Amino acid sequence: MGLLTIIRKARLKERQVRVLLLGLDNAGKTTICKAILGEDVDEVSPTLGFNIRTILHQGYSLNVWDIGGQTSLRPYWRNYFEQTDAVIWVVDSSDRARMGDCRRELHELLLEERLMGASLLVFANKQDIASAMTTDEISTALDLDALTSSHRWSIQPCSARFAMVTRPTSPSFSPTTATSPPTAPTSTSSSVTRPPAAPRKAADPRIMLGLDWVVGEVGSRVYYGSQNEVQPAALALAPPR
Ligand SMILES: Nc1nc2c(ncn2[C@@H]2O[C@H](COP(=O)(O)OP(=O)(O)OP(=O)(O)O)[C@@H](O)[C@H]2O)c(=O)[nH]1
Ligand SMILES: [Mg+2]
Repeated sequence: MGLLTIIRKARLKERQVRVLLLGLDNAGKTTICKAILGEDVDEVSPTLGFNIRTILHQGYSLNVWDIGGQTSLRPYWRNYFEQTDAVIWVVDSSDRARMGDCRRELHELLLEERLMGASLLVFANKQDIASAMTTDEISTALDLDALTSSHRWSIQPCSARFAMVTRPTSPSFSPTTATSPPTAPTSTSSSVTRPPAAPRKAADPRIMLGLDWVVGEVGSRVYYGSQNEVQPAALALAPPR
């Protein structure tokens, strides 16, 4: 086992996961990050460099590198490859015209030696758009099967702009209430009136399923093998429906 593998395993044991969030410009990478973090998804502009976001998920700390996808910025992607545990490739499912470019960029990226063995999650984003391609169509267009011998992959449909407003049923059990400052005691303690709990915005649950897959994949390596082992073809996961 090489030194890099030992270091990587030690980091994974500490539940630190390094994720590259890549894809063509306008795919929705930054919007997905914002949705996960509960931020306003209406406030997005093209990324001209990169953003590093930390996402806590299932006890893992995902250090997500959201890198600009414009053509002129793609040569710089390679500056971020080191120590990558997973690549999340975001696709604008409605952008049929650029699906060929998308496939070329993805396959070229995954030839990179430093990414060998990194798990690949494809987010088929913008599923709210009527003309969006299905995950089957995108898997074919991106020729994901050809990647099976070198990378474990999965594809997940989602919409970063779909947000569920969750309204807690009982204020006493809502996270919002739990973090509120204590209210002053009143004389009529038998009928305490609390303000209604504020509705919370939650990202598309399908995005969370994608993150579940990433941490499951990366976590399993700590116990079952090194990142650089090429997985047998039969282990490539079928796309979730
Ligand atoms: N309809 C729809 N629009 C989306 C969705 N996700 C992102 N968008 C829009 O797509 C545009 C691009 O989103 P970004 O998040 O900036 O895309 P990006 O991949 O980060 O782009 P670069 O930073 O240039 O690489 C914005 O206008 C978003 O509002 C989605 O799920 N549905
Ligand atoms: Mg961006």
